[in-house]
Amino acid sequence: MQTLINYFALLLTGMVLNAQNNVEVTMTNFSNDKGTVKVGLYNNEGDWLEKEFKIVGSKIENNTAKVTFTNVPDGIYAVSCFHDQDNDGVFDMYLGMIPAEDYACSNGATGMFGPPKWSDAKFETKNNETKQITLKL
Ligand SMILES: [Ca+2]
Repeated sequence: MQTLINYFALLLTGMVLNAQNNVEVTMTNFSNDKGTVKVGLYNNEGDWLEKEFKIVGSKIENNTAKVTFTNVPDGIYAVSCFHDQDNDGVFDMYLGMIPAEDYACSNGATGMFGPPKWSDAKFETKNNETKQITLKL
């Protein structure tokens, strides 16, 4: 019986060691508090800016907002957000190519000609940490 208990204790410890990270995203410099901000967490290059691993929305107060992604497995990620001023859930563009709403990516990644690159925006999270990401719009 003791062996079994030790086994489960070990298993539980293992689960805790494999436990998840948090990614805390602080966003600043919104031009106003209108609408909401949509924040996407991406977990691979192929889905970057196409399909979020996780997505959350938040209100904006005093030109800032903060969201936390919880239960994020160890890995490489990138974050992007956009200020959904008209709150339609869509990142509005002029002519389908020029952003009409403010956005930002992790590491301050920006696109010169085209969207920001995964390689510029990616970061690693591991070891149960709470990763702090700051996005300046
Ligand atoms: Ca919009």
